[in-house]
Formats: sequence, C-alpha cells, structure tokens
Amino acid sequence: MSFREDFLWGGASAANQYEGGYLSGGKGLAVADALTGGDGIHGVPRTFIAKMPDGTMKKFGNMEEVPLGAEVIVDENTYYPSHVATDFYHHWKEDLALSAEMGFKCFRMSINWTRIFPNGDDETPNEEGLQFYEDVFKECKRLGMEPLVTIYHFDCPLHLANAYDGWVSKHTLEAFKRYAKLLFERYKGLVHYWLTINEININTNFMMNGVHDHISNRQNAEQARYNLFVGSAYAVKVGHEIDPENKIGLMIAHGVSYPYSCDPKDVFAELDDSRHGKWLYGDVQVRGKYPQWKINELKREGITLDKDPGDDELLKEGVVDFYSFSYYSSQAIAAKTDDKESSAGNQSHGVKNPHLQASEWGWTIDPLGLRITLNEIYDRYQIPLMIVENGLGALDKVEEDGSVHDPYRINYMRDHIQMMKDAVEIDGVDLMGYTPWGSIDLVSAGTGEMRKRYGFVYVNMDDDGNGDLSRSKKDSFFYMKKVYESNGEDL
Ligand code: P53
Repeated sequence: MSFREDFLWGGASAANQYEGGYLSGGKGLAVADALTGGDGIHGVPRTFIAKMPDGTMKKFGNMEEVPLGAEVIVDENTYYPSHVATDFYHHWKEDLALSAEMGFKCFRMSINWTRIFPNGDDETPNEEGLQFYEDVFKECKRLGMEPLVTIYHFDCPLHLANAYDGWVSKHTLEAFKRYAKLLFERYKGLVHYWLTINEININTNFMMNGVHDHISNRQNAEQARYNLFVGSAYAVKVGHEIDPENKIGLMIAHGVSYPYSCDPKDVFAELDDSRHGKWLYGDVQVRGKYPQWKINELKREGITLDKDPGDDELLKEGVVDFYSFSYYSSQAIAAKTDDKESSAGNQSHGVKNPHLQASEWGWTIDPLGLRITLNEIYDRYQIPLMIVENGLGALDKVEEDGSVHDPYRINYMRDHIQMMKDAVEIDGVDLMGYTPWGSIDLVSAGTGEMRKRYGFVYVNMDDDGNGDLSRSKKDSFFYMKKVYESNGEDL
C-alpha cells in the first residue's frame, strides 16, 4: 500500500510570516509585528522595543525580560519583517495558482487573530478581515485545494500581551474562545481541516506568544500552558458541534531525540526531555488528561493550576481527530552536557550529534529520524498523522537568467519523502498528508530573516525590505510537481 488516493499533498504557511498588510483592512498589531529581524547565522537575536513605565525606551531580546507594565511598541524608524513579509495579502491569487500548478491538494495557512479582532478582545469582529479569508478559501476550493487552517500561529495580539500577559491570563483564553468559535461559524462548509494551536509545545517559551515572565516564573509558565490546552480543547469541541464534518488536529514541534549514548543516564535524560518537550502535549490532546508524572511534578513544585469548573470534562471532550507535527531535524540528549557542543535547531536542549550533517543554520539533516518519528507517534496514539511542516532553510542564489538551482533542497525533500513512504508502506503508519514549510518563500520565525528560505517558489525580497516581491520558480518547484502528480511514486 502506497500513499492514500486522497493524500493531502501541499505546502504550509503562517500569516505572521507571510501575509504582510500589517495595518491593511482594519488589522491590529500582533506581537510578531513588534519583532525586528535578526541575523541567524551570526547569532544576532530578534528584539522588541518597549516603553518603560518611566517613559524611557528599552530594547529586549526576549519577551521574558520585558517587565509587565512596560509597553512593547512598534517604532516608526525601525524595520520589521512581518509588516510586508512576502505580501500574501496582495499576492494570494498568484500564490494559490502557483500552488495548484505544483499539484497541491491542500494549502496550509493561518488566520491572523488581529485581522479578525484587532485588539484580540474587541466587541465586534472586523468584517473586512473575515471577508479576506473567505475569498482566499473560496479560491482554494476553486483550484481543487483543501484549506488547512491554523487558528493560532504565533500571533498573539499585542494588546493582550501588553495588558494581560498573553496566555497567562484567562482573559486571553476567553478572547481566544470567541475568536475560534466565530471562525467555525463563519467558515462552515468552506473549511474542513483545522489545526488549533501551532507548535503548542513551544508556545509558552516562544517570544511571539505574549507571555512575559515564563522562565523564572514557573507558576505563570504552567498556567499559560494549561490555558493553551483548554483553548485548544474548546476549539475542538465547538468545532465539532458547529460542523461534525470538521477534522481538527493538534500541532506539535517534533524532531526525534536520541540518547547520546547507551549510558542509562543519557537514556533517562532523553526520556525526561521528550516527555516534557513533546509527549505531554500529545497525551493531553489525544488522551484528554495530564499524565501522572506531570501531576506529580506540579504538586512537588507547589504549583496549583487555576482551573474552571468543567475543565476536566472539556479536556476529555476536546480530544483531536488527527495528530499533526513539524519535523525538521533531530537532537541528541546527554545527561551531562558541559563537555559537549550544543546543537542548533528548533528544539531547546540537546548536544551535537556526530553522525549527522547540518544545514547552514546548524539544524541537523536526518531523514531516517522522520521515519522514526512517524512510528513513535503512531505506535503511541494510533490516530491519523499529518506532517504539516518539513523542509530545508537555505541560502538560495538567483542566477543571471533568474533561475534558482537548489539541488540541496531537492535532495532533502526526496530523502524525507522516501522515509514517509517507508513508514506508510513498510510500517503501516496512517499518514493523511504532507505540507512542507514555506512552499513560497516567507520570513523565518526564529531569526526574522528572509534569506533563510524554504520555498519552491522564490520571492524577490531581502533582509532589509528591498525587492519587488515578484515570484519565480526554483528547480525544486518542478521536482515537487512531479512528486505530487505521481502521488509520491516518482521520487
Ligand atoms: P524558522 C522555533 C522552534 C520550533 C519551531 O523555523 C519553530 C521555531 C521558530 O524557529 O518554528 C516552526 O522559520 C514554525 C514556523 C517556522 C518553522 O518552524 O525559524 O511553526 O513558523 O517558520 C521554521 O526557520
């Protein structure tokens, strides 16, 4: 058995990195709109500018350090990559046509919360924003592509971050519930595939999510995590009530972790890291409750979650239909890390794996790790899986004739799709679809760079905002088209 006949081949994007039009059509400010670009290769982080309670301005490398009471602002004289991004807002017809030409059956995108509720918690929604997405979804359908819609992808409204400490607060949770419910009502019949919270496992630590004091204040971090779980469960429940046809998934940042050695201490370190970093999130959203080790941990640390009546039932009722995840790389985990080189990538801990090569940004390239990941998840939960992000962030060179030769990306795609095929054909994993990341170039979430490109379509835009935003096909465009049109047979 090869890939299903109805396999959802496609590509993935997120509004905060792709859409631009940051104040167009009534949109309000999101945290991402206040984050400057960084320099990933040279390790320069993205920054926020905040107005301090005493009126002075200060720069911060992380929301963690911005004190509550300070106001993160958008400074007129600073360049922010999300403001134009790669301008899906004005190029959506062209981009969807290019995607359909590549053979997409599915297009993953997210809705910008602040395009619907400019402050996150407004009384009435912004009709112009709602209409924008309706037009986009209709065009997807017309082109034979199922929209796969992420409700929340790194775009906490700036107002909720500044005034309410983002997801730490129940106010944010309640605002999210209203927002999610409205989307299900409005797009009923038009959208059938949904993801609740992008990479929920990195959401409390990631700087775009509006939580200020999450590293030193464990109580706040755990409450924010809990509120995200409740918000996700509510979305699943209400989404099913509004339309039983809806298929609603969770979304977790994966990447397999290997014990650095067969020393049981390394093996335990890996177990502990993986259950904190990944399995907790799957367990809550697939099994509907916190695992016992986590309950014990909270108790031991004296952390009490602020729960509302009915929450336990809600977590049970809001279990997902499918399990989606991002996969870019793997990491090695050691009990003792001080004598080893640390690894880069989108996962927090880890040491350098001597067996693997890495990308220009230091993310290891590990196709077999994808087959391992698919098996680990499927063995554990036995529900359908979907890979909703995968790909190689690389420096591309435009030739004089405008072409982009990206054999490194083609090799990465081929090797990973082969592993998906093995997982499906040999291991019997139930895989629904594959939407590689940033199929049309967009801004990097981690570094804010443009030059860290994932796309099969090149967008003429650089790190300083120069470029006419024109689109052109890379060599990988033609490769992916061949793969998709052969339902993954012709690699
Ligand atoms: P970039 C951090 C940790 C885990 C996943 O990443 C991450 C990040 C951000 O780096 O991002 C996911 O753009 C995410 C996308 C993001 C993609 O991976 O830093 O869902 O928004 O763009 C790739 O290379």
